[in-house]
Amino acid sequence: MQEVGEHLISILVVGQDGLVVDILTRDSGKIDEKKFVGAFSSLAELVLKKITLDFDLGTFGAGTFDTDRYRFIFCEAGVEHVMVSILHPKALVDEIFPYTYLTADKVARIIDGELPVSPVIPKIIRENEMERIKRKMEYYQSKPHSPEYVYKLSIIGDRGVGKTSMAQRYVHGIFQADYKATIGTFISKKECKFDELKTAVRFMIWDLAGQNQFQRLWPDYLTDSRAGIIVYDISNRESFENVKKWYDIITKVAYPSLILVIAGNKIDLEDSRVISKDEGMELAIELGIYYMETSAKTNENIDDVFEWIALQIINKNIEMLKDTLLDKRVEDSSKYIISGPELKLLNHHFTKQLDYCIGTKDTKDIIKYLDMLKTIEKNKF
Ligand SMILES: Nc1nc2c(ncn2[C@@H]2O[C@H](COP(=O)(O)OP(=O)(O)OP(=O)(O)O)[C@@H](O)[C@H]2O)c(=O)[nH]1
Ligand SMILES: [Mg+2]
Repeated sequence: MQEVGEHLISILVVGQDGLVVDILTRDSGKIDEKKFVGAFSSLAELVLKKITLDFDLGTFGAGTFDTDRYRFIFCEAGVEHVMVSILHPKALVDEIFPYTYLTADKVARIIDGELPVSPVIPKIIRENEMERIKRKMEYYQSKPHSPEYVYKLSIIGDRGVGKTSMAQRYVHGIFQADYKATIGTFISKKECKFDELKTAVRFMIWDLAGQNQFQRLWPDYLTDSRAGIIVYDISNRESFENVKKWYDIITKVAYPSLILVIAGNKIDLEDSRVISKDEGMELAIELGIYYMETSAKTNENIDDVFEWIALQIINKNIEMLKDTLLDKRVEDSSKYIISGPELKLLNHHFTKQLDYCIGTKDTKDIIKYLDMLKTIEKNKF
């Protein structure tokens, strides 16, 4: 309640039979709890019926429900309870959702008798913080020559396909076997270096929560992505069938020259494979994007996915530079003349290290550079 603020009026823990187990209100002096529970129960009777049904089917996760006077968030709290957050009608559900989700998980563990359960709710990136991050990114992206210039790379795909595992493997070189669903998004940074090219691409990696209850957040989190990895699990057909959905979501809000790759993950689970390599490839061809198979567990092709994206970014930048420079060719000379404003415009597209190229303004260097780039790509991919 402290974190969420006054838009959170009350929290109830309800059993699957619809009985209220516990209630906490912001200002119990002002609200008659018994009356409140009564009003709530009749209001939410229908919803509770659905929850009970979903419980029996084992499919209930979380949901929201609006009335004229209140907004409700229902969140599964273990196998027998639901945590209901009652909000002011103007409350922003997206902002509050991660808190209720985390709290419900703690409630479930308390009910299970799992002790001790820390009452502390970790800091969650909220809308205003998101704005701050966005502004910071815009600042960095407007200064490609600053050492902190970064490319936003988003990892998307259904829940449990291994997005967090891929990011963790790439950034920290670790793998965790137990599944902890990502809440909202998790951001990390890593530089992808190419010594031969004397360059590096800095990534800001946005690892998105794939669970459906976060879907309202996806477009915001994916805005202005420069690159994306759409992950599916080769042992889970549904996750593969949703690749197109993820493609549509990201292409709507991403940067126009978005670089995308599909990753069929968990290839260590060969015995449970349901999506063949050919099927994966076919879809990638249909969508016109690159395809790779990976395993975050055994570290197969994980670095390669990120390196491939980095190479495409460099490639695009150099090609663009080449095209612009070719228009500026001065007869019988290998030198190009670029005006100040043009250089500024060009720089907008370049990583810091490509100064090496821009600085020389020499075709030979650029062509040599492109050749090096193509050789690396050919040898590796
Ligand atoms: N065998 C195997 N298991 C994997 C692999 N990658 C991830 N996992 C496991 O799959 C489960 C889900 O992985 P996560 O990385 O948390 O999945 P996610 O896509 O981030 O899921 P959300 O955050 O809910 O969207 C975990 O138990 C991982 O250990 C893999 O390559 N092979
Ligand atoms: Mg995750």
